[in-house]
Amino acid sequence: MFCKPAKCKKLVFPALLLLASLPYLNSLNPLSQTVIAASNAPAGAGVAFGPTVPNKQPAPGASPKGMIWIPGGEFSMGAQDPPDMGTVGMQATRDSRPIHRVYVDGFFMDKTDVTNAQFAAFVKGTGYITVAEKTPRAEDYPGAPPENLVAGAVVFSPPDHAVPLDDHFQWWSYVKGANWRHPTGPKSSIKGNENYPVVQVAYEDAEAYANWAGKRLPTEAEWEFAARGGLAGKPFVWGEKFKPNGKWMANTHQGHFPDHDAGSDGFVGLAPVAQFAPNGYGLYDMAGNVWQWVADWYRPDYYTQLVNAGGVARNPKGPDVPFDPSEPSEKKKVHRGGSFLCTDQYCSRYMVGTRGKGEVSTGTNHLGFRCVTTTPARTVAPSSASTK
Ligand SMILES: [Ca+2]
Ligand SMILES: [Cu+2]
Repeated sequence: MFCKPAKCKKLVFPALLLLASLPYLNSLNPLSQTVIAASNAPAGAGVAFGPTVPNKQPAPGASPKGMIWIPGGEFSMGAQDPPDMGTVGMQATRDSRPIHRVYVDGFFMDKTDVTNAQFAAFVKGTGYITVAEKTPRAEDYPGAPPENLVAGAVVFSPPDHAVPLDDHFQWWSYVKGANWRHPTGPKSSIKGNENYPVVQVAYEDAEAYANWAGKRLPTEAEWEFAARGGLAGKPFVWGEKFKPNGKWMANTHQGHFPDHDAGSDGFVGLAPVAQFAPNGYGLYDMAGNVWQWVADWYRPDYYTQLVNAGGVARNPKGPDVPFDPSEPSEKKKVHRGGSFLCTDQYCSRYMVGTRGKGEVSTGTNHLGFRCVTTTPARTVAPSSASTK
């Protein structure tokens, strides 16, 4: 039943087509590793992190509700492999090198991921229908059996036993009827979970929400500047150690992956937003819980391009076109932050400089987003303020 997704997409859409776009897949494809390594020759060549130099200008006005001012400035972007990492997880981060200098202007950022309550307000106000709620059109997927053309989304469906980690179909399934209101399938609900991050959103869904809110999605560079919280070259958004003083700092995966989520950090699966300490800029969950869409197209060699261009990359917005050597026909955007499924047994991309990626129409139940803006909160007009 399972086959290499790149070869069998047409036959088995939508399940495997969508699965083929999951962020974890390509790190396990030996061919893509070779290509990425070749295109990123200086990877791991010991390029050092430089200091973070935040801008000194104050915020242009009051922070919009739920947002916080990120000063911007110059910093070193990317991630090195920690020396003690095994062969599975951190090999996926060649695309996060070379470490390079970047400057970003200041901006306001949502303190938390967009929640179900916030997304519900958007849907209520606009009648918006997400990608996962629409039936895929046959003309977009020639050759797909009609019975596979059903609205749904990709859901983490763990096996009840240990499985080899080279086949992610063992734990991801395309589930009919899964969408943001029913994150793990038709029987699931977000009732009572208003304060959880919204999931099962495609890139265009996140973008539509941002437009409605008068905001936008962050660039990858803005996201990483913000996530580092003023620190420089630390492996985690909170600093040097994964569990400083034995304290859990993010919702990640403990227990044997993928079959047993022990929840030692307090949460089996998804957690409400802001359950762990914020980073140095007051941002919650910039590591773990859910991946976050950012605005940049994905290319594994983008950082190499920036380095080759020379100097400090100013407000980089990603490559002009997406390209993932392992799935050249897929259009992928960058994902950042890692999720409740990240573990050093498999994928330790809760580490701050590391990168994920995903096909733009593919939502999953561990992928959400947050927004940024440069527009301050509206100040109260003098006429209305003068009545009292
Ligand atoms: Ca957890
Ligand atoms: Cu991960």
